[in-house]
Amino acid sequence: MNFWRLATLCELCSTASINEISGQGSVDKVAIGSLMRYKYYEGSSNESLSTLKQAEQSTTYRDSSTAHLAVDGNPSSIDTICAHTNNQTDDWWMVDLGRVFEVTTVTIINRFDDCNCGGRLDGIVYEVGIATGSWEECGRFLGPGHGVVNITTTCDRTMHGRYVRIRKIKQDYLSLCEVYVYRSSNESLSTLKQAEQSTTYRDSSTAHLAVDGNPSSIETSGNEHICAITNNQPDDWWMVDLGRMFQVTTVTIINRIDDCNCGGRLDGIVYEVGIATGSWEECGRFLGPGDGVVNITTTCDRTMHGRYVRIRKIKQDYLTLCEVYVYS
Ligand SMILES: [Ca+2]
Ligand SMILES: [Ca+2]
Repeated sequence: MNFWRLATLCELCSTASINEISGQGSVDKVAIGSLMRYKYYEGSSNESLSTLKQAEQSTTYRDSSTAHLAVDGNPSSIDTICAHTNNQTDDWWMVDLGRVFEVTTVTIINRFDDCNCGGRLDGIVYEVGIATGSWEECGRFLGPGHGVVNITTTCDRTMHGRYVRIRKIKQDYLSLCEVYVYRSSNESLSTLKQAEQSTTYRDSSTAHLAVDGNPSSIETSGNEHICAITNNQPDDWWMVDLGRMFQVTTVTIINRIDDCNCGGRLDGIVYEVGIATGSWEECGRFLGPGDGVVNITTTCDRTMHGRYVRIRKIKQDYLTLCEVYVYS
């Protein structure tokens, strides 16, 4: 999506085009703006996930510098309409995307006005969280931001989350004129496909829970168990049938992160790809440490094709998988 094009179109519709259209009467500029927003924001894999979503920040410099100004759809980089925290260390701004997405890229529209303070963003970290208490680093921007309007950072691995936070790691004001969060156009090949596992810890910990589309990493929700779990044995495995052959490149596991403190159970797994269930070839390994890590992403060490993906323990422990995403 081209936001500058959107801005130009909106400019046009608020001036010459509208005057032309409105020769016979009044025109609802808001309605036209909404139509354009619909056209350019919806239905595209490049749709910004953050625009018009709920935002908050740790401090607010003045009453009119609210967090929402960074997702209001207005990309202007003149300070009076940007989100703005106080001048402190560790100040942050955060957006709730509404549900979990595979987050790949964040673009900030930086301040670009008489203040000459575009360098205030030198020293920020981007974080993605399944919940607001489980942040994982996606990437950093260390500058120089002075004179740069578009600051784009791509996560250094495949990450899933509902919340995106931008946090200062040096003391300064955090000024954000607009923040665009994008997801990958890649669709997971494993979601809602047929899954099985070698053993099942209890009746309610079935293999399907790792491809049910629910990425929650809290194993127990009331009386309900929401992650796939095998028994505590060596060589236990979980497997998904992708339905047909694909090139398999990346596997992301949503690891358990709750009061159990047992995220380390995944230390020691091997990922395998098979044309058939009897012809496994290794794609890669994860040897840890997984404790406290929600997104565990492994990329195959070579080009591989297969219909089945298996995750097998190579040390004795429970194999606990809250969600497994397989990508081409
Ligand atoms: Ca804005
Ligand atoms: Ca799940």
